[in-house]
Amino acid sequence: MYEKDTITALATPLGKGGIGVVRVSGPLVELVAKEMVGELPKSRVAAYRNFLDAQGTVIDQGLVLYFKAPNSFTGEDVLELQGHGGPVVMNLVVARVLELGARLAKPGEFSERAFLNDKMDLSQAEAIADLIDSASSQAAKSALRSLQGEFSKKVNSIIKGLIELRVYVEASIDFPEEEIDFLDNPKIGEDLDTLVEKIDQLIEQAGQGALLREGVSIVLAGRPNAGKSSLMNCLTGQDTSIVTEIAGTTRDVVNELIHLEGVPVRLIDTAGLRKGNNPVEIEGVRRAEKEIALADYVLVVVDLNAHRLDLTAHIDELLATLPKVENYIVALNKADLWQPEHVSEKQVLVSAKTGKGVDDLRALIAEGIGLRVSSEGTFIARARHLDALQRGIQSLVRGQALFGNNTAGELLAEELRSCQQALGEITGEFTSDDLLGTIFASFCIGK
Ligand SMILES: Nc1nc2c(ncn2[C@@H]2O[C@H](COP(=O)(O)OP(=O)(O)OP(=O)(O)O)[C@@H](O)[C@H]2O)c(=O)[nH]1
Ligand SMILES: [Mg+2]
Repeated sequence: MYEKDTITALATPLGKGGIGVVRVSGPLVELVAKEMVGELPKSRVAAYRNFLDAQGTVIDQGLVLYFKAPNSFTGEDVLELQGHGGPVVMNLVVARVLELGARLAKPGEFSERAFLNDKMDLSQAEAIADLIDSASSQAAKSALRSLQGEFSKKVNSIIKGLIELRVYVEASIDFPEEEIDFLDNPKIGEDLDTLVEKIDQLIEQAGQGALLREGVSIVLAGRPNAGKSSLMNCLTGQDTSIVTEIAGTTRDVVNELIHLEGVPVRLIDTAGLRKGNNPVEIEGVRRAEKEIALADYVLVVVDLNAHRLDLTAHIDELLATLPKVENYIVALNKADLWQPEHVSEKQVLVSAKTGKGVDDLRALIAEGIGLRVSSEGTFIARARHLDALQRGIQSLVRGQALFGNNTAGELLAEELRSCQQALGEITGEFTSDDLLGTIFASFCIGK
């Protein structure tokens, strides 16, 4: 499937550490071991050895681990040289391995080989990268669940159901005289419904996983002096944005990353929206509007005190300018000064000054972005997985519409086929080489 040359790379981060590990994978492993550490150690048994250069001089010493193919991470012969983690000494070790005929691994190439040798499927390989990159304990736990195959198992079980249905439908096409009976069978309709339901559940779960991995962006928007920057600082727990009593304080876009139940949330503070004459402020408002258009969600901040008389109209006016009709939350700020009698859904009373209501605001944001607070059983997922699931379910929904139409056997079969194709992209069964290249290239070297 690919050129079986030997690759090597530093598997630990480049820097100073107690231990540094150089990984070698491919057919030259035995030669590298013999030249550098005297002989090939027994597979999976740690050996303490000197690491030698071409002249036989010791460059480092440490543990050597040999994993005989196919019982290794990549499925090939693998050698791990565990020396001392200094950049110079590690470079000497890598240089010697290169001298012996290996080449430097490309980013993600070890994982790619593991995938190509069927040691894991694509979503599992991605989960390794996600585990390493995870920014919260929830993300790490979810990545581990994906790595252990929980996501793939669900996808594969749906694919299995699809294949069974395809066999049935395609057989009915091949025997046209019986086609009518075949395709009228209510079982087809039931099976289709079950599959749609299963994919729907998986979209919900994968959505949570994608949220943990990809996070969301939330822009704080409102009139000048509403308290956007004050709320920003409450949410970040830091003095992130400048706050003054002067309307029009914030001009630049201010970004800060926080975590909400493990979900990375990029908060974006912006200039207060108003028409002014000051060119600096005009530019600030232009940037604010751009951020509002790009963000996943908008946190609309309202100054209760300034809008005692026209609160509803003021909120409606702000909401009318938002690009995504559904994706907003309203913070009714300065509740320490005045409170309305009635608070609607998607609104929360808060005071950036006293801190009251900030926890409610966090909870409302979590709810607003579709986060289920219990991440139990969640597995990590990527936007590309969600996209594949969406395309899969769309095919099946079209298939449902065809069911009952006796002449539509071929069309139904085609929809089932494209659903299987879409789901197969998740595990890598039907993934183009280009996409594979892009996915693995986003991993770091040594993975
Ligand atoms: N009483 C009270 N004052 C607040 C509250 N939140 C903010 N303020 C005050 O309101 C003023 C404006 O606050 P900012 O956070 O700068 O408002 P902003 O929306 O960022 O304003 P611009 O950057 O000018 O658009 C400051 O004097 C804050 O101290 C609150 O909850 N209660
Ligand atoms: Mg501000």
